[in-house]
Amino acid sequence: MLVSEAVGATLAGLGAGTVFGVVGSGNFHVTNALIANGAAFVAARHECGAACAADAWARGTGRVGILTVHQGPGLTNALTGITEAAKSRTPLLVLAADVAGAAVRSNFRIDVAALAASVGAVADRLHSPATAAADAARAYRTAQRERRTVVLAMPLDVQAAQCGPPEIPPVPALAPAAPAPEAAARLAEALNAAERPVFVAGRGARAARAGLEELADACGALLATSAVARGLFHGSPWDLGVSGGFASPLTAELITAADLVVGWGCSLNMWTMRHGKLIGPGARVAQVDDDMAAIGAHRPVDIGVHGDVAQTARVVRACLHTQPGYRSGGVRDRIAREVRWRDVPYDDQGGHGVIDPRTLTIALDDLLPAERVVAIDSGNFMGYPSMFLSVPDENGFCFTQAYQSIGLGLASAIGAALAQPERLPVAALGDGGALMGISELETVVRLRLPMVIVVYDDEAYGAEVHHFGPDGFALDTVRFPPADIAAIGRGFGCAGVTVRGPGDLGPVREWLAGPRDRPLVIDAKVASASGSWWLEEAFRGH
Ligand SMILES: Cc1ncc(C[n+]2csc(CCOP(=O)(O)OP(=O)(O)O)c2C)c(N)n1
Ligand SMILES: [Mg+2]
Repeated sequence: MLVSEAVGATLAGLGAGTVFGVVGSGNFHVTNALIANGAAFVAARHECGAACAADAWARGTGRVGILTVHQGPGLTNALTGITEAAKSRTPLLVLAADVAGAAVRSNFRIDVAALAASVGAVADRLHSPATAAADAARAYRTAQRERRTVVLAMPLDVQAAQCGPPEIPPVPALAPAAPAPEAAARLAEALNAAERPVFVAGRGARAARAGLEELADACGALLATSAVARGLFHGSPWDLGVSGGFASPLTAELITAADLVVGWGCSLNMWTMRHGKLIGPGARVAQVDDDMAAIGAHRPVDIGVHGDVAQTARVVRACLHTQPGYRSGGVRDRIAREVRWRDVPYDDQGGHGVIDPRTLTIALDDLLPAERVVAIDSGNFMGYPSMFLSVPDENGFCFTQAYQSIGLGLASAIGAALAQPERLPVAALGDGGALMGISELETVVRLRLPMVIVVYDDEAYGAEVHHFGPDGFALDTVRFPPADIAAIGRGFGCAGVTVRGPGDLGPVREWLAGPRDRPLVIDAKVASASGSWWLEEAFRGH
């Protein structure tokens, strides 16, 4: 058989389920071989969109995402999405066609391995016809077992060669790593001694809700998450929501008053800890992670535990006394009344043809079904949907901000929608990010995804306006004339509505009533007199 067929068959056999990409001559045969062996293929319109969709699909399913691209420009187009995935430790396998080793004068020649390494991905290669299937299997398993983004270069001459049928020996399933007993005992001791413990669960805790809640119940801990794990403790009366820039005033108050903060699969970085401000004076900090390098990487920690989050929670639970800790009737009542952003009073800045983004988002929170999956682009606007739209669980939120790129949100929403087909997909975008990633609107229409695309349209790169405006700089480079984004949406085949005030939301209600046979674009002309309050924090991180 051809190597391209052997590679496709091998990857499908290992579990490649849904493949995202843009097909050119160099990845045509491999992609078809994947399809012939049972994989579903989703064509995007831009490789960056394909990469983001594959990334979001992997985050939402917990499986290895597969991206397939043409040699040269196919890969460079995908690079921003690949970087986001690599920095997020998304298990993603990029099938990157490459020129033959001898094609030194090819227009398509680039240094694939150097490119992959430069953005934090793992470089691998089909080395020869005889080893190609094993090379592909190794790349897939690296992505899966090490949660890495792997770029597999597939030289055209190797792909076109003949090889024998692939024989890939299975590898045994591995149990997640348990912590060393002494390390677990130190954490248990600290939890037993703590009067006000708070857990902050990150990306590495997204599959560990049950174990963490049981442990928190025993020691009386309050529960928070990083932004990427938002929704993990949804429904718990002790859920503080997101720690960090998006924390509500009560959330920030209760975390700052903790005497022990435990990061679970969470880097406790400057965003999650507001540059350390959320750690009160005298509070101890513990960190649990299965990646040794993550422990203490962002801030000093008193106790480090190297181990899987769920395993560690289980081992530590066995050494805990039961005590009320931070949990009292008073704290519970305050959480119920005050922890949600939508319950925090604000002055509505709408009127004169624009809607306050908070008012818009609260209205959408009421209108949209609770079973939703929300994907967020980057920009000044991004806190509104992140803070005011509730999500049913950690798979209901797709936050692709590891590279802080704008323009990824719409494509992320496609992957998130395909990962959770029973939920209403919501893409929350700024006008800048929406227009940057607009090519994937055709994909949303073509796939008939019942998606709500809400554009917080301030006719500007608002983040830059609010960053530089207060200092009196000219802002002509970051402001734009009005764009009719609802009409652009209709041009792609979506329903489109322009919202300038709460009274304009009737068509949203009508669309939700059904049949939802085409996506809905909401062009919300938002008030933008002042920047968002989390933005100041963000610019400290530049
Ligand atoms: C690919 C990329 N280009 C440029 C930037 C710098 N940048 C950060 S936010 C932003 C403005 C985004 O505008 P918009 O999507 O309308 O959101 P807004 O800030 O207006 O709410 C820009 C240009 C970036 N983060 N990523
Ligand atoms: Mg904008």
